[in-house]
Amino acid sequence: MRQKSLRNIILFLILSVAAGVPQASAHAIIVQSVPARDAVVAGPVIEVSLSYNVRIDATRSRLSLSDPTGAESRIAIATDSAPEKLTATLTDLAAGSYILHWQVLASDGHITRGDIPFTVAP
Ligand SMILES: [Cu+2]
Repeated sequence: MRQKSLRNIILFLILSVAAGVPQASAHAIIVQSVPARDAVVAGPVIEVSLSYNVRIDATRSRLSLSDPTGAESRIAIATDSAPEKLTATLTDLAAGSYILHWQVLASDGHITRGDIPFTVAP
């Protein structure tokens, strides 16, 4: 009797862990970006939209931009971004080469990051 309930508890734990596996591996992978990687876009205002495969925590994610001189500055993430998106507006961009850096926190607690180089056309 006692052994049977112990077996049920163990079975429950095994099933719980198994059910948690897909969630545990669901860190954020970027699936689409605007601007696209290596895109040439018109300035001086650029709407940024990064889409991920899972929900992300926008408040604990960050965006920054390296300008043509190499200087990097933090970019404010829009607070009304969809759960699996980061959006922002870049203003006053002169012609030249830029790199958008992103770092996101997914619901599984894992941080992923990447760079998106793009060019603002003269
Ligand atoms: Cu993960």
